[in-house]
Amino acid sequence: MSRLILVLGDQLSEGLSALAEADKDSDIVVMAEVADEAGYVRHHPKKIALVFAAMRKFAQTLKEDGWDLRYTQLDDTHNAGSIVGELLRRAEETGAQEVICTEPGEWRLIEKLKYAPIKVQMLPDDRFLASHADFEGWAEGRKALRMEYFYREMRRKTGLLMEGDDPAGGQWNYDHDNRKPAPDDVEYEGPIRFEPDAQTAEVLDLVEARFADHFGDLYPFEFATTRAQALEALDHFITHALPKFGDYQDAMLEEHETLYHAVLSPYLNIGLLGPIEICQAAEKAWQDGSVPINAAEGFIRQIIGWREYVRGIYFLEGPDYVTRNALRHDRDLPDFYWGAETKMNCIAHAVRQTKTSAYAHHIQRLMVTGNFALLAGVDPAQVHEWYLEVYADAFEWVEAPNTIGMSQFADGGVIASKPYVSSGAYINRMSNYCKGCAYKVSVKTGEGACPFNLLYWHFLDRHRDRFKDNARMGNMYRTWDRMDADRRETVLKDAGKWLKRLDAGEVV
Ligand code: FAD
Ligand code: DLZ
Ligand code: SF4
Repeated sequence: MSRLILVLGDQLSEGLSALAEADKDSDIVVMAEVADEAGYVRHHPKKIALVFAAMRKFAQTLKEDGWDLRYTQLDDTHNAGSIVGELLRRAEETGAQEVICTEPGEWRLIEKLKYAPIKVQMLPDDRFLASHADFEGWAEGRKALRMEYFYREMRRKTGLLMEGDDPAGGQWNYDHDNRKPAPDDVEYEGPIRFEPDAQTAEVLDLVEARFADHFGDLYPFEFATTRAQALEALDHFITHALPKFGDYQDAMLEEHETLYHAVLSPYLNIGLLGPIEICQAAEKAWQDGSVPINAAEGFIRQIIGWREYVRGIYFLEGPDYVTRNALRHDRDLPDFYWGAETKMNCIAHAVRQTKTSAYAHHIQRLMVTGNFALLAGVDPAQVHEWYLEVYADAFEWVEAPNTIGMSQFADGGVIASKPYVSSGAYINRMSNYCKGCAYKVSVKTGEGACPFNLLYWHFLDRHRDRFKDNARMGNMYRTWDRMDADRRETVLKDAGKWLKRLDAGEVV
């Protein structure tokens, strides 16, 4: 009896556990573009196009490899509209009575498959280094789940950048070398861009016809859509950008969206690349002497550290994680997150880039759009939905912990030991956004004051009870308390007035 082997749009890896378990001679692979997955949030059109184009090409590779594969396109007349619906339709068509799948990266879909009216065998997703049991074992009994200690375990487990039992170069972490402000000149032209072929062009037509009302520009579409192209993108990054990745990891430049970042997350998250091969390429570049240790270590930490750690947290914390709101924030997400006018140049720039590219690098997400939402007290569920919609690399297992936990502190400190908040001074130090802004970053109150300056103190003041005893925030509160009482009152009054204007829909 044949079985159905489900391959989802972010499971495009030849070594996928469901494929490894299958019998090529008798089992049938099912892949489906469905309205449910394209519509559970209003994904950026570039993300839908990336997933569909990569799915179609992956399906072709599997067919060429001899698999019996049933592929459903979004506009096929018999399309059942959901993953479970498609499985049932294919089961009826083929007589299959069992489904084998690799665990999806989202509770929503896991539940749907678990309760599907057909037998489903769900296998672990072993494309990650840490299994759920590994992470639970690491987390058990710890008072705080800090990424740094988990990361060291992953270094030991993989042997990456290890000299025997010790970290290469004598240190686990070289982050103190990685906080340089934006350079004046960037000679790197950014990630490799791919011209759409006929198959991708067909997908682009479909996405244009069906999802034109979603936020984001579909064209130009330049993502890699095959493993071979993704490997080219990896090679390009290692050769041209990784050497400076570490130094300028936190910097932002108006005229250079990606700086020295990899822009590999979309490929990694849909399975075209694997985490270990990426890290090994970075390690090799360091061993060959073409990349300094702070760059190789900083980059590898993002992948075997942060990426694995946030996935561990998502599955450890459970389905209710995305609804957490420890700071009880309830402001609506301002319209300028969807492109409405704002005078804040940093926000306008980050949103514009998000719209055109479906990409922003980590510091733009964390310290510009995320920082503002946290300071202004925006409802974290709305912030979460925004991040899940607008980035090409957004899948809930990785997006939610970054947003709910790291960025919005809505999990009450499971991920972050203190909230990631800053005044305008940080943005000014790390970017050139403030130069072109209608607000003045040096002005703290009154006419033209940078809203980040006002809201920073407003945030600390309104959450004093929660954070006053946090050792990492002592300096912030001492600085605030040293200001004279009149000044503190003016700051809070100005912040309150500014928030009122925001709520009234004025252009702020
Ligand atoms: P680089 O800076 O070049 O880093 C290399 C790789 O490390 C990335 O490709 C990525 O796979 C991994 N990585 C780096 N930081 C993280 C992190 N914090 N968590 C997980 N992986 C990391 N990343 C996503 O992949 N999907 C998301 O939906 C997502 N949402 C985010 C939301 C918020 C609010 C924040 C603050 C961060 C989010 N991140 C997300 C993490 C990070 O911003 C992106 O992984 C990174 O910007 C991807 O671009 P890059 O490939 O150029 O990364
Ligand atoms: C993101 C996405 C989109 C837009 N469309 C599909 C689809 O039509 N079919 C599919 O199998 N997968 C799609 N995906 C990826 C899934 O939403 C993803 O597998 C889950 O969110 C779990 O990570
Ligand atoms: Fe952003 Fe303030 Fe700088 Fe303007 S002055 S770009 S609002 S940080």
